[in-house]
Order: sequence, then C-alpha cells, then structure tokens
Amino acid sequence: MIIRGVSAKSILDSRKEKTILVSIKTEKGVFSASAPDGKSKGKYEARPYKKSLEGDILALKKFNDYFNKEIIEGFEDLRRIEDIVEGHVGANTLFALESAALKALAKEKNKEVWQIINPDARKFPRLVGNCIGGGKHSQTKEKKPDFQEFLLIPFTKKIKDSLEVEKKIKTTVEQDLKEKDSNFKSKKNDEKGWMTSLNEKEILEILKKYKVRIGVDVASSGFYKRKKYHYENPMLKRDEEEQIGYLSNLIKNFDIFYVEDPFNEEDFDSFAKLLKKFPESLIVGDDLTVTNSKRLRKAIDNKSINALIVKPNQCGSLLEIKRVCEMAVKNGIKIVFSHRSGETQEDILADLAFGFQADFFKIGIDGKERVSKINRLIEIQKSLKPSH
Ligand code: 2PG
Ligand code: MG
Repeated sequence: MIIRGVSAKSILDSRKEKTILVSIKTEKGVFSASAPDGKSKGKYEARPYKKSLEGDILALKKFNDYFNKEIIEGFEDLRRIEDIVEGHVGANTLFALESAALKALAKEKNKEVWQIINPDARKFPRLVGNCIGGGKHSQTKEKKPDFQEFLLIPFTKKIKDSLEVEKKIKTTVEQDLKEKDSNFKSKKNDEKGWMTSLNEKEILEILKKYKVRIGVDVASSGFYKRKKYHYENPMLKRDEEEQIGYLSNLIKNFDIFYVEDPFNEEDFDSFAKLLKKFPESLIVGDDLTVTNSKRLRKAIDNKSINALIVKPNQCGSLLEIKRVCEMAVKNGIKIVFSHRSGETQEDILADLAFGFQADFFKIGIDGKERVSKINRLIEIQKSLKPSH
C-alpha cells in the first residue's frame, strides 16, 4: 500500500474540546481516524501534541511528501510511519495517524482492522462499564465521591448481553440514588456515569446488592499531595499505610474485584503490598504504567500489579502497544483496553482490544462516543459467530 497523502484537522470531542482527526489517502479511498483525550492524566504519559494541535497539523503537512516513498504491507510497517514523524508530533497525532493507516491497510487487503493485528484472535474481552463517577470527571462545586469511577463487570458470553446487564443495573441504580441521595439530579458526568454527592462507602453499599462484579478506579494521583491522600467526602487525610488499610477494608467488605490506581503514580511499593494481600482481585495500573513498556517492566519487577490499562494515546505508538501487550501476556498480567474521558465516535479501540486479545474493555455504558465502540465489538463477535 502506498500513502498518497496525509492531512489533519481539529474536531470536537464529547467534552466539546478540540482533538485531532487524521486522514490518509490511498488508491482505495480516504481513511480517517481521531484521537480521544484524558482529564485525569498520568504524569508519565506522552504529550498529546508536540507543542500544540495546530503545530502537529502543520508538521504532518510538512512531511506529506515523505509518506509516498514508503510501502506499508503489514502491521510492523507502521515503523516506517513512526520513523518519519518521530519527535515531530505528539501521541494523539501519532495514534490517529497509525489508526488511519491501519484502516487503509485493512481495506487494501480486504480484511478487518483486527485481522491486520492478529488474524487468529478469538477471545473476547469482558466489559468494564462506568456506572457512577466522581473525582476529576465530575466537575461540580457540590459534594462528590473522591474515587473517580464505580464500575460494573458482567460476565456473559455475548458482549450484547453484558451491555444489557450494565444498562439494566445503571437504570435501577438511578432509582437507588434518588432514594439515598437528596441532592441527586439524575445528571451524568464526562463518561456518562451518574453524578452523586454520596461517598465511596455509600455507593458501594448500593452496588453490592447487584449480581455483578464491582470495580473502582480510585485515580488516586488526582488527590495525592504532600505525601497524603486528601479526601473531601468526608474531609480527611490518609497516609500510605492508612490508604492501604482503608482500601483493604473496602475490598473485603464489598468484595471488590477490580481496583485501578489505588496509590499515587510513583508508589510501586504500595501497589505491591495491596496485590500481596489480594491476589484474587485485579490490582490495575493506569497512571502507574501509562501504556509504556519501561514503566510496565518496573511494575512487573516490583510485583506491583496483575492487570494494566492500555490507552493508545498515552503513548501514541501501536508498536509500543504491541510490546506492552506481549510483555503483559508473558508475565501473566491481564490487559484492559480503555477509553478516555474525552471521546469521539471513533471505534477502532474495539478492533485494537480484540486484535491484541485484551481481557477487559473499559468503556462507558451510554453516550454515542462509548456505545459506538461496544457496537463495533458486538459486530466483530457476530461476524465470528459460526465458530462460537
Ligand atoms: C482513567 C481515564 C478513563 P482519563 O483514569 O482511567 O476512564 O480517565 O481519560 O480522564 O484519564
Ligand atoms: Mg484510570
């Protein structure tokens, strides 16, 4: 496949903030892909743009003539694209560019995007759905939970059925919140999780009655300052030991299956202590590992996690994502492909999650930007039906 031209422009994401859309022209047509954007970003994530979105658009324009000298025949040839733009664009731009290239390549080869990554992929990830939110994703002056996300993790064979389970529970949870939270206004946050003034214990008390596994994204780097976790609901500070104690009680009392970023992004040791106590739960790195193979290596050496978040635009390079996924599989670490809080209707995340054989797919339960990706996963599952 020969790339005849590359162009980019800015579009608006689900938060009405600017993000990049990249288009690639080949003999077969024009193929576009856009990048999401986060709000509770890890300190070690790659920058979304080198200097600015506009600067990256100009950089791609400048390199336009270099692309048509390269022949792209398979996934590994993304290296040729990376060699051209490396150091000149940020992770959002690189991810959108490589995604558009994969779409073009899939068309060229008359295949699906996931088949370009791994034609033998068969296992489907379990959905991890955001039901109630707080932290940085709920912009409000009123009280809110300090934890960023309360997640539902159903287990059904069909993705379609898991989505139904999530939707049903989320609707009933609205009634629970109406009863228990006098400030509740049926409002949703950035990821379409319910906004509530309840705190994490009160929320978990509601969720524990449902027949589904429960997860939380503590996103604790967001409220860690001067060696303490600064809780606001209720107002109190916890040091490392107290944070371990508090989380251990929650995991025990509410049978929590999935715990993301329980500690600050530098604290590999506390992650390891929690994992040692709860090897049956998933202790998940997000800001800790930022889809970066060096950070993952450190987490593995320290025995800090048994699951990790993969967010393509944390690093931008699909080749690095492949390295991260291979390292995870080799070391028995579960892979969770994840959306960002600012999303577009781009659905390639589903192909990537399936192609890289993710164990979990973390995504909102409603909103067109989230549902487009679940629908794509359902479509892939339907297309493979005879063998299932
Ligand atoms: C997270 C993500 C997605 P953001 O912390 O896991 O839920 O949030 O995209 O804001 O980094
Ligand atoms: Mg997270």
